[in-house]
Formats: sequence, structure tokens, C-alpha cells
Amino acid sequence: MHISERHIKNSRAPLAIIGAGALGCLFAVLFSPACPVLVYDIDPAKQEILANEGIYCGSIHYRPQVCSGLAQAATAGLLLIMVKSPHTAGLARDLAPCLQPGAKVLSLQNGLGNLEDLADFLPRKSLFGGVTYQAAREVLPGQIQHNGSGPTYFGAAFPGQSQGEAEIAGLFKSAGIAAIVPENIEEERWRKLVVNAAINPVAAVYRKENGLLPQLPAARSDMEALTKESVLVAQALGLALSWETMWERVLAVCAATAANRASMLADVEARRLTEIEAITGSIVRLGEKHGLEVPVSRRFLRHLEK
Ligand code: KPL
Repeated sequence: MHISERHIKNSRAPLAIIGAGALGCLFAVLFSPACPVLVYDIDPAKQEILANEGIYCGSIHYRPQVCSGLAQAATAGLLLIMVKSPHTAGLARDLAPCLQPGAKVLSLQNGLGNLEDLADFLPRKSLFGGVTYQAAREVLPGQIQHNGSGPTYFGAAFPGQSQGEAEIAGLFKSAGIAAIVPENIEEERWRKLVVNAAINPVAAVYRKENGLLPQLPAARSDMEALTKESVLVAQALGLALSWETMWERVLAVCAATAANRASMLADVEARRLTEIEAITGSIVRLGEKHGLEVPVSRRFLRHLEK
């Protein structure tokens, strides 16, 4: 196999990826033709592997500039937050003293609560939030499979409090990564939350790739019920999501990411903390708040929470 090498000399990097899991490494590779990329991961063993070996993704080998501390990563103009949601608050606390004036922070994490955790420590005007339909699997540290390529949606985390979406969109565009600034980012966040709430816990319990889940009758019926429950919660919040469209989208994402093992399954298999609280926990809490029955979400939450 021909491996194409991407080495780019660094000046002041426009972009730092914080969290070098499957999606963090994927975005480093995707941005690499357009700009130098700094990568930071809290795990020193991961830092060493990335610094020595770089990132392998299909036929691409990319050596990012690996940061040994957050302060170095925080010199970039845009920080892409790709850590798992249980680690967001700790990261925000550590980032607060080193964030540069004018720096932008874009969270593309799963689940609810990450933006609030970031805002507890970082200026609201620096914060952007979004969702991505890119899918990747970490085969070994720094070795990833790109298992699905969908758009990324983002916008100001707290509407009216930050500006600069066009600059961020320009960076995505220069790298050829599909990125959209929708009119209603809250609705897009919920569409992805519904997809995650339907696929991730089911994948983690049945331990199958996304493409196989709709083919297993029990898994399919759980996914259907989870989609219904989370759409009901979204509707109670006044969001214009419909059950039919969201079920179609869940099936479409399973097909588009057929070879992927969902991130929650990967976390369960690696015995890491999962995002069950930020995903299913949010549906259960908000369902309760609005007096809705969400029994299937509650069952998966009980099964997967620590
Ligand atoms: O976002 C994902 C994840 O694994 O976290 C999906 C969309 C389910 C793709 O695997």
C-alpha cells in the first residue's frame, strides 16, 4: 500500500485538536492538507505514541505537532474540543488559565451539558458548539479507520454572545470538510442527540457494528423506542423534530457508518467511562422534567451507568 506522508512545518498553528481519540485523530488528518495541526491528549502514553508514530488513517500517514501540555495547544486560534463528555469540566478548568485572548473553542462532542461545562470556566464569547456526522474507529492508539463522512454543523454556543462562525467555516472549507452553520443549531444538536440516543447505547449492549443493529429485531425495536422517546422530549422542548424523519435519519446513519463500532461500544470494550449520562441521562432527566414516560431510555441508562 502506498502511504502518503503529510509533514507540515509549524508556525503559529491556526488549529489545535484537544483529545486524540478516533474523531480527534480523524479531524487532525482531515485538516492537515489545509493547515498545521496541533494535537493534545491528556494521556502521556498517547502523546508519546503520536509523537513517535504519527497518525495512520487508511493510506494517509500524518505527523501532527504533538503538545505535551494544554498551554502549548492553547496557542492555536481555534481549539477543537474532542474529549469525551465526562472529561469536559476538568478540561475547561485546566484550559481557563492558558486560553489566549481572541481564541475560539469549538465543541463537537456528543450529548448535552458540554457547552455549559465549558462556560463554567471559559468566556462565553469564545464558545461554539456543534455536531459532526463524521465517524471513525480507533483500531490502535493513533491508527484509525474513517468509517463515515457526513457534514459538521456548528454555531455560537450561546446565540448572540459570540461571533466568528464565518472564520471557522472558512477553515473547514479550506480543508474541504463539509461544514454548515444552520439557522437553528439547537435543533441540529438535538437531531444528533436523537441519533446518538438511539444508536450508542444499543450498540454498547448488543456489541455490534452500527450497520448490523437494524438487522437484529430486538436491537431494531429498542432503537425505534429510543428514537420515539427522545423525539417526544425534543418536541416538549419546542423543537421541530418529527418521529418519521428522525427514524429515517437513524437508519441512514447506521447505513452510512455501517462498519463503525459506535463510540459508546468502544468505550465499554476499553473499560472507559462512557457518554451515557450526557446522552441517555439527558433524555431521562428532561423527560422527567416534562412529565414524559421514557422507560426504554431509563432501562439503557440503568444498564450502562457506572
Ligand atoms: O456519533 C456516533 C458515535 O459513535 O458516537 C455515531 C453517529 C453513532 C456513529 O458511530
